[in-house]
Amino acid sequence: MWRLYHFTLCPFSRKVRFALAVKGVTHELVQERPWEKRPAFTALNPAGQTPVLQRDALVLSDSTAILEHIEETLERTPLIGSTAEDRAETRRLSAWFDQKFYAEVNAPLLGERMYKRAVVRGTPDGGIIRAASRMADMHLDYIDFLLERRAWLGGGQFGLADIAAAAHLSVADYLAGLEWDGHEPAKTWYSAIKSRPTFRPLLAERLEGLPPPQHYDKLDF
Ligand SMILES: N[C@@H](CCC(=O)N[C@@H](CS)C(=O)NCC(=O)O)C(=O)O
Repeated sequence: MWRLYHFTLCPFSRKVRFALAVKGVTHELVQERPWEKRPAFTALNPAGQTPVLQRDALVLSDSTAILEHIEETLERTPLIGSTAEDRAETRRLSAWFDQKFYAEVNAPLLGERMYKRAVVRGTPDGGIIRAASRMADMHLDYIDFLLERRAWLGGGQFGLADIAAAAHLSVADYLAGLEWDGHEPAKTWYSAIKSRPTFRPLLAERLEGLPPPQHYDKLDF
């Protein structure tokens, strides 16, 4: 069986978990705190980053590389699109969330609201949090824009663009970085994602000492 080393509030781990669930790939979970740089974990992934997917001697790291491997080796429920054009759009949007959304929203929120509170016991910087929330609002505007033109983020079919977006948004939402009012298309789309049995286990998880806002796991938010 596959074993996934993940961290509850790591958006890249959430992306892999959601995709594995959608593809029906059974796996066991190992919670890893990447900042602890556990030698046995660093031996698996020299970058010292979650997620890592392992089965026997096969060790995969980097969420995109992991999901490309799963997609190439498991034909059922294709997630990246059926035409070259669809695949390019799916990959563009997955990279958008993994790179741009992460740098502008989740990295600062995780640093201020999770790492400072749960790990180093520092004082969160309100200016950094407000700037990340403003950027998050611009990302929600862009999601609205896309969903006014297509059924799912990558096009006509649910796929990896939706999975990457939902993984990242769920972390920002857990950290109270999203204001959903005024973003009806994004809200309707995220509510549909939230209702999926493959996504519910992610919403049920909590980090000790850091509860999410009340609306976090509600379908009506
Ligand atoms: N490109 C990597 C990024 C993974 C990543 O940044 N993981 C974070 C946690 S969300 C991490 O382990 N950070 C610790 C570090 O960079 O030392 C992926 O897609 O898997």
